[in-house]
Amino acid sequence: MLRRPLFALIAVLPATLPAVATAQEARAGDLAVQQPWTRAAGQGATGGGFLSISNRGAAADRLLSASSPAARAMELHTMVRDGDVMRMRPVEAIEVPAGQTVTLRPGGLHMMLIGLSQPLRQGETVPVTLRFERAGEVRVDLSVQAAGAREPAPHRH
Ligand SMILES: [Cu+2]
Repeated sequence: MLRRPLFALIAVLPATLPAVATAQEARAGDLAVQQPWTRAAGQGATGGGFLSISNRGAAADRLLSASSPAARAMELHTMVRDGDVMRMRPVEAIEVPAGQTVTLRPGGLHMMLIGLSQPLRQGETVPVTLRFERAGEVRVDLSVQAAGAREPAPHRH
């Protein structure tokens, strides 16, 4: 009778998989974080942090905060129209609905690295810890692109 043990094994598997982090994807629970990147910036300056979060589960999750040893503080921001200009506004959390992918990008939702303790140089990476309401902590490495980049560079191995 194979059916029952096999079913039990499959049911248990997701909970026992360790969090796997690569340069391109970090996972925690039902979440996968892809293409984390930032832009070159000077010491003491403020940098943006960008990435995609896919929620492959059946329950919504929320990004509550982020932190990095490279920044004095990090905030979550959105962009809102104010007359003719777009302005940044802090948000309490970034919702990641079940079955959806939310992309943080220039001109939209993003993270801010405030008070950089060191320059961010193109080609380097910046460690960031994301804290989600359900999935908990996820460690990612932002890949530093050129100053003013609008998109993450195509990745190489
Ligand atoms: Cu901002």
